[in-house]
Amino acid sequence: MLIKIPRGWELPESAATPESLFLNRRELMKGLAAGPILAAGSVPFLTDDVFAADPPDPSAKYYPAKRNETYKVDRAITDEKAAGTWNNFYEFLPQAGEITDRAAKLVVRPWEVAIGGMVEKPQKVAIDTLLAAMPIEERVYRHRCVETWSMTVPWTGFPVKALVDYAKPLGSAKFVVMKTLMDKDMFPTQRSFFAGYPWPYTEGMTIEEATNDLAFLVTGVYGKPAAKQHGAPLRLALPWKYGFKSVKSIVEVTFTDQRPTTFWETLQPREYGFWANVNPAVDHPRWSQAEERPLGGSRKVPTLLYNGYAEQVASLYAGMGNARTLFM
Ligand SMILES: Nc1nc2c(c(=O)[nH]1)N[C@H]1C(S)=C(S)[C@@H](COP(=O)(O)O)O[C@H]1N2
Ligand SMILES: [Mo]
Repeated sequence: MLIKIPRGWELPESAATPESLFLNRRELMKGLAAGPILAAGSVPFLTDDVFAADPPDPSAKYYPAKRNETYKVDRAITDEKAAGTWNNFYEFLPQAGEITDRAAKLVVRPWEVAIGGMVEKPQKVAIDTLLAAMPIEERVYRHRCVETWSMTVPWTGFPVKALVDYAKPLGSAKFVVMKTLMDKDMFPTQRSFFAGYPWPYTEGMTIEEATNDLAFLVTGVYGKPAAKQHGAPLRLALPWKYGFKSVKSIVEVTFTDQRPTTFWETLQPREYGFWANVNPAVDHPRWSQAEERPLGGSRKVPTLLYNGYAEQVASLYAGMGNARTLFM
C-alpha cells in the first residue's frame, strides 16, 4: 500500500475485461505454452491445465456448503474471475493485482495451525482435523479494501467464535492475534527488498470482536476450496473492517492480554490502524473513503458505515467515543 495506490481508472486490463475475453486470453496463453501442439492445429490443448498441478484437495467434500441466509447483501455477487484476478497479497506482490500464477507456488497441504498463548493447552492442529471439528457453512459478505475497491463474495468457513471455543482461552485473554505463514521459498517478497517488512503478516482483534457472529474464518470461496490468491487454506473475514484486517494463509492463532501491533500499523500507523472499521465519513489521509468501486465494474457506489454491518457490530464500540482511530 505504500508503493503505489492504484485508482479506479488505472486498473489493469485484466480486472476490467469481460470474462469471455479474459478466458480467451488464458486459453491463448495455454496454447502458447503447448507450442508445437498448437502449431499442429488439430489437437485441442485442453487436456491438462499447465497452471494446476496440485493433488486432490482433502477438504473438497465440504463444498458447496449450505448457505446461511442470515447474512444477506443487497448487492450482486462479484464475478468469480474478477474477485480472483484482483487480489492483495503482499507476500506475492507488493501492490494489488493479478497474482494467480505466483500464488500457485503456495503449498496448502500439509498445513498446521498453532493455537497458543493464553489458552488452557497450546496445540498444533492439522487444517483438515480442524475443519472436521468446525461448523462449515457459506455466507455472502461484502469486502471493502481500504484502497476503495470492493467485492461481494460467498465465503465458506466457520465463525471465529467456533475456533475460540475450540482453543479454550483463559479468562484473562483480551485479544486474538493471527499470523500468516513465513516461508521465503513460497513467498518471494519475504526474501527480497521487501524482507524489511515486518513479516509475518500479523493481524488482531479483541475477544469481543472475534466472538461477534460476523467474524468468520474462510476456507473456501465460490463453493470450492479457496483459491490460493484469496489466502488458502485459512483466512479471516471481518467484513465491517477494511480488507487489510482479513489476514490470509493463517498458521498461528495466539491469545494475549496485550493489543498486538499489526503489519500495516507497524509500517504506517497514521494510515492503517488497529481498529480499521469502515466509515465513509472518515477520509484516509490521502483519499476519500466515501465511495468504492465493486470489482468487475466501473460504476462507483457509496461506502456504508461499518461496511453495511452497523446493526451487528456498532455495539462493540459503544462508549469508545467517535475517535478517528476507530476508523483508520
Ligand atoms: N497475509 C496477507 N493477508 C492479507 C493481505 C496481505 O498482503 N497479506 N492483504 C490484505 C488486503 S489489503 C486485502 S484488501 C485482502 C484482499 O483479499 P482478496 O485478495 O481475497 O480479495 O486481503 C488482506 N489479507
Ligand atoms: Mo486492501
